[in-house]
Amino acid sequence: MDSCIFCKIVRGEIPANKVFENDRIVAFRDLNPVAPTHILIIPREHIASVSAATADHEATLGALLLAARTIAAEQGLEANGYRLVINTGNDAGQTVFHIHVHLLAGRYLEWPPG
Ligand code: IU
Repeated sequence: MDSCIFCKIVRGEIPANKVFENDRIVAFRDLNPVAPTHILIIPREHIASVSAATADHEATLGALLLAARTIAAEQGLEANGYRLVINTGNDAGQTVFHIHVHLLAGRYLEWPPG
């Protein structure tokens, strides 16, 4: 997707503070963190949202969660825990329509979310 900002990050056209990359996934620190650790985990492949995913995306969606686990371990987050969030659609507050997992940690996270 030419105009997608996260596709531009994947292609290296926009700088990002990357913490992880593999053949399917890129992860980088959120520009406006809402927790001491706030990392966005995205697929290289453009998928607009969970709602837009199909069975063809199964491997990519699995890679997203496995990358989250790896990054959480690398960042030393397993002892105190962390939260994974995928905002989907307007009511959930999705603003960037390239599927992404928020990895949040470093403070107590209230439940339910606002
Ligand atoms: P959301 O789930 O679509 O609301 O999350 C989008 C996130 O992307 C949000 O936390 C922004 O701060 C973040 N972000 C970013 O880190 N860099 C960018 O260039 C843009 C958004 I645009």
